Amino acid sequence: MMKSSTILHKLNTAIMSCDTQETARLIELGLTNNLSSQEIMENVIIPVSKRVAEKFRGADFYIPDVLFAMRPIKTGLAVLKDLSPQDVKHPCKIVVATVAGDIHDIGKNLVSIFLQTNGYHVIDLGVDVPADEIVQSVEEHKPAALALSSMLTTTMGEMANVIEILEKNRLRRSVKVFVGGGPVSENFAEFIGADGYSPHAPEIIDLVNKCL
Ligand code: B12
Repeated sequence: MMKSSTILHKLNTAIMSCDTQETARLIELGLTNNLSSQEIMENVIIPVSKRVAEKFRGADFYIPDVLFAMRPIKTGLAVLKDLSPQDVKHPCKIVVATVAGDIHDIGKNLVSIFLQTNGYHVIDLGVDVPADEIVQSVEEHKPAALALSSMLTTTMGEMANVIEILEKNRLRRSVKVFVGGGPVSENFAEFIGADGYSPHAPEIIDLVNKCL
C-alpha cells in the first residue's frame, strides 16, 4: 500500500504537469487508501488550483492554455464528486450555482463537493445560470441555503439580482444566501444583503452550520 503522503505528493506533481489520467488514477487510489475527499481537496486540489490560476492572472492569457492547465483539476473534481460518499445526513437542501454570464466552475464545484461530503443534499445548477432560474429552483426545492459563485467583476452583480428577485417573490426569508468567488468581498456581500461570504470553499460548511 502506498503511503498517503506519497499519494498526495504524486497527485500534486500530476496536476502541475497537466497529466489528467494520472490525476484521476491517484485520486481513486487515494480514496481507496482511506484518504478522505476533504484531505485531497484541502492538501492538494485547492493549493494547486490557486498556484495554476496565479499563472493566468493578468490580461494576456491564451484561453486554450488555461483550459489545458485546468483540465486535470476539472477531471479530478469530477472523480471526487462521483466517488465521494453521498449519504445525506442533514434534512436540508442546498442549491449551488455560478451566476449568469459566468462559466468559471472550479470554485463552485469545490463548494458542492465540500457540502456533499459533509452530508448535505446538494442541487448543483451548474454555470451561467440566469437569476430567474436560480429563484425558480428555490421555489421548487425549498433549500435552506443558496451558494452562489462568480469570478468576473462583470457578473458579480447577478448575485444582487438573485437576492432582489428572491425578495420580489417573497422567498428571501426562506433561504440563506452565501456568496463567493474571486472578485467578491465581505463588503460586497454585505452591500447586496447576502447572509455570508468566504474566500475559501471549505468555509461554506461553517457558514451553513452556523445558520441552520
Ligand atoms: C480557469 C479560468 C478560466 C477558464 C474557466 C474554466 C472553468 N471550467 O472554470 C476559462 C478559460 C473558460 C476562462 C474564461 C474567461 N475568463 Co477566466 N480565469 C480562469 C483563472 C485562470 C482561474 C480561475 C480558477 O478556477 N481559480 C481556482 C479556483 C479554486 O478559485 P476560485 O474560483 O476563486 O474559488 C475559490 C474562492 O473564490 C472560493 N469560492 C468560489 N466560489 C465560491 C462560492 C462560495 C459560496 C464560497 C463560500 C466560496 C467560493 O473557493 C475557492 C477556493 O477555496 C482566473 C485567474 C485567477 N487567478 O483567478 C481567470 C479569470 C477569473 N478570468 C478572467 C477573465 C477576464 C475571463 C474571460 C472574460 C476571458 C475572455 N477574454 O474571454 C473569460 C470569461 C468566460 C465567462 N463568460 O465566464 C479574469 C476575471 C477578471 C475580473 N475580475 O473580472 C481572471 C481573474 C483572469 C485575469 N484577467 O486576471 N477563465
